[in-house]
Order: sequence, then C-alpha cells, then structure tokens
Amino acid sequence: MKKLTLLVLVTMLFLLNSNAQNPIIRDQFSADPTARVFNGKIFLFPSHDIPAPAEMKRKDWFVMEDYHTFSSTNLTDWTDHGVIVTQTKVPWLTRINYDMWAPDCVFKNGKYYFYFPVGGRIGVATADKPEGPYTVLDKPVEGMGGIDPCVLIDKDGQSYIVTSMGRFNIAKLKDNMVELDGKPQTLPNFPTKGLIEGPFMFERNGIYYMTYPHVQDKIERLEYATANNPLGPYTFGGVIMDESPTGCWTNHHSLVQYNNQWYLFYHHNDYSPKFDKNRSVRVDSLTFNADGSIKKVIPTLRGVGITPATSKIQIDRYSSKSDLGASISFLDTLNTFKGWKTSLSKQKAWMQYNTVDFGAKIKTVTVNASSASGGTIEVRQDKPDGAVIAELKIPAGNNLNTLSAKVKKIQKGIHNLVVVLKDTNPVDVDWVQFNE
Ligand code: FUB
Repeated sequence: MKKLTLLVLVTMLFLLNSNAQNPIIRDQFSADPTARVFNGKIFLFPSHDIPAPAEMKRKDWFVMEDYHTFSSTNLTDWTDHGVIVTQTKVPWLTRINYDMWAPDCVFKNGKYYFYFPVGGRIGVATADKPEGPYTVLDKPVEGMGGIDPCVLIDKDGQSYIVTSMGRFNIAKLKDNMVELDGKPQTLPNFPTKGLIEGPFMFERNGIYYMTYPHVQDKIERLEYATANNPLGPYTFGGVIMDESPTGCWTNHHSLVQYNNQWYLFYHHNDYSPKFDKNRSVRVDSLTFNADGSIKKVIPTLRGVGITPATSKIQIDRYSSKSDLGASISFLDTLNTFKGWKTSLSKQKAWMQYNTVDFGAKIKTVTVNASSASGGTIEVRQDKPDGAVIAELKIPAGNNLNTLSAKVKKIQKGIHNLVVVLKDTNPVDVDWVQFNE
C-alpha cells in the first residue's frame, strides 16, 4: 500500500508541470495547439516536434510521430496525460513518415473525437474521456484530404470539418462525425498567395470566425475573416498576431474562451532559436472589440495566469525590463530545456514580472543567482522604484548560489515582482522564490 501511495505521488509530481509562463510546455517541444474546454478544464491538443531520428534522411523538416494531450484548470499548472495517438498504431497508415501534423478534438454524442492529419489523410480516434485512452478508427475520413483539420459543431448541432491544402476546404460531417455529408467545397475570398495551413473555425455571438496563418511577407502571421454562417462567404477582418519576432516560420493557433476570458494559443520556437521546426506552445490573452473584431495580440514571455510567490519564479519570463542592462539568455545552450537566466549588468537595471500572488504569510525570499564580482540585488514590489522588500548580496564567484533574506513591509495579495541591480557589479538571476 505504502509503495502504491509513493508511486501515485511520484507519478503526480511527474505529471504536474508547474509553469505559468511562455512557453507553457517546458520539457518537450510542442506545436500547433488546439485548446478546448471539456468538463470545466482546458485541454490542449498540440502536435509534437522531435529531433530527427537517425533513419530520417531529411534533417531540416518537421518530425512528428505522436500526440500528447495536456490539461489545466488554471492555465498555470499543466498535466501531461502522455501519448494519446502514435503513428505506428494507425491501422490504415501505409507509410511511416513522421508527419502527424496539427490536430483537433471535439465532443459529440458522449464521445471525444480526435482528428489528426497523417499521410495526406485525416484520421479519427475516439475516447470516452478527453485525456483518453483513444482508439484510432479503422478508416480515415473518406473524401477529405489536406492537413490541419478543425471541426466546428454549430449551435444547431451540425458539424463542419475544414482542412487546408493551400486553400481551405470545408464539408459537413454526418452525425457519426467520421463521414462527410457532401463533397468538400473550397472557401472563396481567402488569399490565393501565402495561404498554406492551419484554419481554425469558431462561432461567437452569431459571427463565424475563420482564423488562419498567412504569409503576407516572408513568414506566417495570424489573420481572421468572418461570415454569418460556417460555409461563408468570409470577409477579411484583420491581423491577430504579427510575424514571430524570433523568425519562427509557422504560427499555428486556436482561440478559446475559459472562465470569461478569451485566449490565443500559438507557437514560437523558444527552445530552438536556430531551428524553427522544433516549436513550443504559448498562450496570451485575447480581446474582442464591441463590434466583434479582434484586437491584435502582442506575444509575451510572461503569458497568462497568476504565479504563486512560493513557486520558483522565472523572472526571465518578464513583463517589462529596463531599456539598458537587463537581458536574458539560456542557462545551458546545449540543453535549452533547462530554461533561461536574467542578467542585470548596469546599476539600477531591472526586470519586472507581473501578477504574483504573495498570499498573506511571506517571511523570506530565496534567490538562485551568481555574480562574478559580487553584486547586490533589491527585491521590490509593483514597480522598479516600488518599496524594497529585501536586499541580497550575492557572493563573488561564477557558480549559482541559493541564498535567502528576510522580507520587510511586504504587501499581501497580488502584486508585481521587480528585481533591481543595486550597484554596478553584474548579477545573473535564475529564479526567485518566497517562503512562508
Ligand atoms: O506542424 C506541422 C505543420 O506546421 C502544421 O500542420 C502547420 O499548421 C504548421 O504549424
């Protein structure tokens, strides 16, 4: 019994990926995120980039052999439910080609339907629970080609599937969710150049939105169009997100409303700055204007959610920073999944991390930091010139040290956290954590 309890505890610890910031999945690559709300939880159905195995001749392309699903109740803690579908378990797949691209999942008639593109076909797997286990059906969706399926279940119960093949093709689905009810039609009025993939369709207040990546210039940006019914015609609405600042060529996405807030899930190449086929899922808040148009989303590192002060706060996922003397870099360029550090190199340089829940009983603060020449940092609340709640002198040396100090005059509840370099000796900060 004791062994079983220990095993459950260890498994829970393994499953709990406790990070609020972008990217949200921090122990593997993840891309093409479709987020859905099922049973009051948010479920993420991304695709899964992996480094090319030895047998793959082409090393500069996407390599995707399976799908995981993840869930969260607070957008802060994500549980990895493990692999739900893998290429070797697709009965009708004749060629293993590591091409399990962007998927979707919907709930209908008491079952979860997971749609995935592989081998130029659209496969379906079903499950009784969103996290699985999923069973891959014997046949793909006959008559539907293309990639990146998205399924909309309309208010009248009619389902539609849209895929992409340089243009968007849409068809009604029969009630069994696996057969088409009529031939796919190509949606008119979308760009004829630079439209490749990734349509996402949803309805809000009677407006049907088709959101999609489009190469207007060199790489994809996210755009949207609207219509008064799922089959269109759609009218261009605007840009949801500009091109990735780190040059990630693709940007696949989904929009979802959860607890009265809309979110945009998308991907960048955070852990793989030199190879944009190894991507990572991010999430930022999204807002609609009163007329239903979408406000452009600026990608952030901070992401969404409230960070408990008692967690190891990665201030390199900053909300804002001083113009001079504050920068971030990988802790270990050979293993980027170890994350980043903040470097403060000029007197009064600062890094601000917003929306930290300081609770009511914080007594001390611990930092993991290094300073070649021995520098001092101040921990402040709310803003760079906010009240100093602790000061820590980092011993001279190149290695990271974990050291603590008492906090004074700390404000309870949710506040921003700011770390400021007090003197001129540079300091690198890995994380900051408060203790009760
Ligand atoms: O992940 C492979 C492909 O890249 C997806 O299917 C596209 O949407 C793009 O993100």
